[in-house]
Amino acid sequence: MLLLCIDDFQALRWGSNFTVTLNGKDAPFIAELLNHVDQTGPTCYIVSAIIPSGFYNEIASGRLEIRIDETTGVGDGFAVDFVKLLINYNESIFKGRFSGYVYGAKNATVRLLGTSTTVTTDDGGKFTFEAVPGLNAVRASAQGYVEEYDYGIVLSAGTEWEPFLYLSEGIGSPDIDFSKFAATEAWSEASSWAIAELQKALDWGLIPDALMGADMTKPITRAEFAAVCVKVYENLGKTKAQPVAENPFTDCNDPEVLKAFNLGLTNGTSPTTFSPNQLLNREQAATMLTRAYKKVTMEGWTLETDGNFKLNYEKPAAFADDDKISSWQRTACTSWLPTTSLKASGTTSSLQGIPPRQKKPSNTPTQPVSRRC
Ligand SMILES: [Ca+2]
Repeated sequence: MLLLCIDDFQALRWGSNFTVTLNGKDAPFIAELLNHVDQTGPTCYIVSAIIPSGFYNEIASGRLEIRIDETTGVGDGFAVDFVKLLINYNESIFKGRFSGYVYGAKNATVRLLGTSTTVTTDDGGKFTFEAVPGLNAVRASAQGYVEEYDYGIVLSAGTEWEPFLYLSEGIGSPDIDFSKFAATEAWSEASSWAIAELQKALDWGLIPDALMGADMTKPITRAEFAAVCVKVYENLGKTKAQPVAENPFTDCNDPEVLKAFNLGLTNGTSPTTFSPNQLLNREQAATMLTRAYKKVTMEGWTLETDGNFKLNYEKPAAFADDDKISSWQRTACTSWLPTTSLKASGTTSSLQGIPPRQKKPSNTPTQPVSRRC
């Protein structure tokens, strides 16, 4: 994440238009912040942008050149007091919270600028974000309406800014396509046997942002796999998942985890913890995927009523290590693997990388292995 302490960026007043590059690569996810705030001295404010994973190699090079240009020539002077690059930051830096309203269009999409995180407004037009304290901006859009922006100051507690956006009918402009910044050099860190299938998974939209450009030979975490399951759910169901409104976890603020939790694809490790960085074993992976499949295909399924929803499948021969599969997830391990509909809709139906019919249930899957689910 990049924090920029900015002063006197006045795009809204002067009609200036800024572009930002990181090591020469276009970074519109930072420029959009500078172009949608109006900020003047003597107080400077911090804006925050999550750098997509397609830029990680740039950062790993040890050199990061941030270039800000004004393209219209209006002469909007500005200063950047300091820039802070946060690496492996704790998600608890998103400690500000604010709510706002969108009127004019129902169920509008609202995105927190500097991030790819979107929410949908509720029936009353309300939306809520957790944000890094400082100057923040939001973008509201809906099909058939012109997008709108608003900005304000978010505090660690007691934020008074309440964005209010009104959408008018018309033809809007497309939002930033974040997948463009994530796909870059996505598989530079993956085993050669996995690359073809990873590319297929990418084409099918199954790779979450968190894993774009990640080292795919490493074991996968609970948070990363929750994001994979959200992608599977969204693609199978041709729908968008929404994060849970009230985050019950004190150790995780990842929007993909909050979507998976909202859908019932995953539980916390306690009522208040998710343990996002804990590694996942294969049986947990199979269980989560089964829930994603059930959620899409079985009306009324919830995590609580899971026992009432049986998958119809032809039971395959038992795994050689069947006795090592925990009873709580035996159905998941043995049932979803041969499900042909999963295969038909784009996910390979086996946890590969091990001899057939021997699934090593408790081994931690590496990222490519689980990706192939
Ligand atoms: Ca200025």
